[in-house]
Amino acid sequence: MSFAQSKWGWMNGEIILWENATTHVSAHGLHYGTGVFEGVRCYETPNGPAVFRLDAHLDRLYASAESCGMLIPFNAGELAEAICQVVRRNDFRDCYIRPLCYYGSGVLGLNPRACPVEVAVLAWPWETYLGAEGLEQGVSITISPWRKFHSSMMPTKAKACGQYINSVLALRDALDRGYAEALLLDADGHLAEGSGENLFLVRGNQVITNDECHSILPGITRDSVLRIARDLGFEVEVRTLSVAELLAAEEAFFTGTAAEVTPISEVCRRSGSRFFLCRLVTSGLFATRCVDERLVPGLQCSPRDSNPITNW
Ligand code: PPE
Repeated sequence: MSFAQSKWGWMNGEIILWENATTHVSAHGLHYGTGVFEGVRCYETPNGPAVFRLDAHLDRLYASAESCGMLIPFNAGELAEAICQVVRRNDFRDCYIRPLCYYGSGVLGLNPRACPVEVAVLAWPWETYLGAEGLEQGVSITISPWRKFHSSMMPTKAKACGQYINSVLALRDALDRGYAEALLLDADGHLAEGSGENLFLVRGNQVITNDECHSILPGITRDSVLRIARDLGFEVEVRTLSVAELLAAEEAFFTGTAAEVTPISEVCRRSGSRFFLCRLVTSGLFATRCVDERLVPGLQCSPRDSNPITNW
């Protein structure tokens, strides 16, 4: 991953040069993690670059801000336009987009209310998060000694900056022990999620995942995969998941904007997963990119092709 191709960003209403997207070190968000963000992908489609499920990502951004008591000083239409502008100005086709809202410089001390809410949008090309090889061969994961925080401690449904220390700790521990990713358990010892992904298990015709009762961030990729699995005729179950079920699963995979759909090949060095559904769901997601999209104005290729897969 590199920012080398990112020439432009957007900050507080204006397109600016990447190097000018800066903040003062007294910013509240830097000291206390008081910010919210999104991770969004733009994909090249036959119709031109399209932002995948932009409305859903913006809805979650506003919901995250609300659960932290933060008022974003731009509306969703303005942020959607800002996102498209950043993609267009950088002339990106496939990229990852990072909208970020945080309390800037004003006062320090825990109460952020006197600090301005700063809003920025960055974008860069980002290969799949767990690596192209991980996408093909699957990744080796461990169960983290760090538990996912409970919703009585933090708003688990919010994608809030400071909350990610939990994920950073879990991921660093996993990498230090030679694994590609960590799976966190919830406070009760049930499966929660990866450091930056939701989890799915497959058993026979059943596709199983958990929900926000287990401290997960409800992912937008997760939501698409649930719909695709149903459309493919799988029986979908959303419920509590145990470590034993993970070890007994025929297939397990992670979903996320950055990680996309990444198969899990080993859990704590126990291997044996198959990748059948993972591949099906991935092709389903490729198909949805042409449908469930927001085309970036000014970058369209040709008129919209009729796509046979329209119900995802
Ligand atoms: N859980 C967590 C904790 C999480 O961070 C993500 C996304 C998900 C689930 C999946 O959500 P969704 O992207 O809507 O399907 N993680 C973002 C940040 C990754 C990063 O390393 O930064 C992402 O994938 O963009």
